[in-house]
Amino acid sequence: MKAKISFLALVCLAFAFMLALPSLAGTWRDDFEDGDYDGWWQSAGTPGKWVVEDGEVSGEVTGNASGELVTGKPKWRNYTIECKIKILGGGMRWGGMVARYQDTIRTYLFCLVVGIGAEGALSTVGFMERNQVQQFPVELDTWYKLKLEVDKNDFKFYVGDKLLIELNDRTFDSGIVGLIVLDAHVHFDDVIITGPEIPDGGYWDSAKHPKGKAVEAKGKLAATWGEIKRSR
Ligand SMILES: [Ca+2]
Repeated sequence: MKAKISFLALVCLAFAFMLALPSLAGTWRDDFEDGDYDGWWQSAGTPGKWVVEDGEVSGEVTGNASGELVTGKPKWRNYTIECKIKILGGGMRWGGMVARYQDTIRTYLFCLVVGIGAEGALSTVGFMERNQVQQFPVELDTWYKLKLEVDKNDFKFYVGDKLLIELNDRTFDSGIVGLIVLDAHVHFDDVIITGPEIPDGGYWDSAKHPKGKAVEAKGKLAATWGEIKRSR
């Protein structure tokens, strides 16, 4: 009888743990402090020069074309991408992130644009569709924190803590992620990608981020596990 109860408890525990699985989402991140961008690659056929300088990744593209540094798996569907961005110069001076990226023509893109503000769009044939713009002064040589939440057909683009662009679209339901530069010189840092299909990985020098995201994520998981134990 005792063995039976233990078995039942084990089944209940396993079930509770399965319910808690979404909170086991992984974090892939890169702060470029190792001096390289291993795990990333320049998208095929795109222009641009991508190098790591002083722990930041620098992208430079001149002319009316975009260049992307990408990572991830084509099957990735729902995720949040965060990064820091600083626009240093250029002609049109666009810099930002891409999500559910198929190739340089087919993607969603969310950018800061000097002289305009924040802009989000879909591209299926090489120009911006479903274009959303939120005007605000984007300063040169200034760090901004960007966050893009991709969930089912909803895209939410934040600058700092402010939600500036919302896009609803079902054209591409999965795809890799990346950094994009259009006719600009842009620096990026502290890229953090989280989501149910994202593996833990990348490179992160914890000494330089005393209150890093991973600590928060682990704290959350511990709390969930604690709740399961208390509810037994
Ligand atoms: Ca860095």
